[in-house]
Amino acid sequence: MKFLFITLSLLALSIASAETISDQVIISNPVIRMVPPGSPNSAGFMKIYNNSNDDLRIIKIESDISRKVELHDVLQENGMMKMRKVDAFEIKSKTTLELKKGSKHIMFINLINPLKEGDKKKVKIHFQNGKSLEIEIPIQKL
Ligand SMILES: [Cu+2]
Repeated sequence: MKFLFITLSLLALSIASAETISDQVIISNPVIRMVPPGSPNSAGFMKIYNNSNDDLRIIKIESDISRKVELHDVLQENGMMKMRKVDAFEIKSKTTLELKKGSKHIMFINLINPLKEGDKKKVKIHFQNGKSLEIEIPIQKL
């Protein structure tokens, strides 16, 4: 019995270290923008500090609040600011990426249910190095 416990805890430890990146990135002020019922889309913002010695690339974000989740940037095109889907967000070593309004952000497209202010939703961030990080983000009015 004791052997089983040790085996299980070792297994849990190895899964955590293989997949999670929580020791390398520090997320602060995460928020999903509260939108009125009937709004098709919302956006997510946060600060992400890369505490590792390597540059990191976010290549995919998953959430079950919407049918699609995209990485967006806001770029100038013919004098107009437009949202565009991008392949990745890059975070240089020891720097902070700020996802914010009018800049890079997470785009939640085709919300499945109306958002409820104060709810927390799980969002999973995938990095190019194969690691990922799951966080809970509160829904707030901005
Ligand atoms: Cu967008």
